[in-house]
Amino acid sequence: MMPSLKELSKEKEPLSGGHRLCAGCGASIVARQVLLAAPKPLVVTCATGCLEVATTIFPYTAWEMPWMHSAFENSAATCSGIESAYQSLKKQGTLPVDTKVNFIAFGGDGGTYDIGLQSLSGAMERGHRMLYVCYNNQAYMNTGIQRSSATPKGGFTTTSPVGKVNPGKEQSRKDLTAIVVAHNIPYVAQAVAGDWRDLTTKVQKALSKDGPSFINILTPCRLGWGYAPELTLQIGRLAAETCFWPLYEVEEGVYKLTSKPKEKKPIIELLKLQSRFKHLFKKGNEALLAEIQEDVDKKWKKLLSLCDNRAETK
Ligand SMILES: Cc1ncc(C[n+]2csc(CCOP(=O)(O)OP(=O)(O)O)c2C)c(N)n1
Repeated sequence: MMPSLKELSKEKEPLSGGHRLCAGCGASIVARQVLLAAPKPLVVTCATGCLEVATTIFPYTAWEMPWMHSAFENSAATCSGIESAYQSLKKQGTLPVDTKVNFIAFGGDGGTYDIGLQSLSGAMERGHRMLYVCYNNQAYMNTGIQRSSATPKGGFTTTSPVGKVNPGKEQSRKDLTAIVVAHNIPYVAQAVAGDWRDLTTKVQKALSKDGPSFINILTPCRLGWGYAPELTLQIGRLAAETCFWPLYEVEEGVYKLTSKPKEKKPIIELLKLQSRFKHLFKKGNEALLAEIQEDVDKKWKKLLSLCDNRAETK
């Protein structure tokens, strides 16, 4: 089941080069890995956002497959409509009944956590055979780094600015993965840009299900998070190693960690590499840093209690 790097490298590149995503952009890495791992043929929809804007500058496209742009809010609805059309064509005898196409919807966190939440929820509840991928860069990056409900507490964005009154975003981020789990669909997972094996295995598992699946992929953004472009994968891995973004899956309702940090690193190791958190290290913000660590620890503990392999982890 698990794809080897050799196998993946022999696949035809599904997202061609020459698109205009930033150097070091996590979204292109995530999209390529998802598309390489997915069994073909594929039909893909993509909400408005960096991934769409930078890969489909008219009259060009980087997507080597049938691909449809949807509005910011309805990647899931568009994808579920296309999936229904395929099912209908099979029933009508226009397509052979054994035609097996995989359907993938992409959305950023703005298009998924916020504006597209209702269309995601609807598609998951209706039970379409499709994978929804949230490439989660934790803000509305394409329109100028505005906060989303995925932005972590303390993070600087242009709409959660750091100043005398506020030390970055005041609220905690929404736990969208848990919200999707509540839809009781066959497969839900969290992955990260930086662990290709974990990510590609999850994509294959998700698409092997006869129903909806969802993967929330933490996708570092060098511009919005403020780090050197070559650090994307290292930052992604640190997010998992600090348990800021634990790697787990919920298959048929059963929680499982898919990667266990040998040593749970302190959250400051992740924060200190990103300029969106640099104010937290100034004198006077020690309590906020401690609060962020406490919050990570609390959520990690809760996740362990939900996982069946908690005994093997710290
Ligand atoms: C209903 C609606 N509101 C606002 C916009 C403007 N808009 C386009 S993309 C975008 C931000 C997208 O953010 P996200 O989904 O997180 O993707 P990213 O740009 O970070 O990849 C916004 C606000 C829009 N197109 N439609």
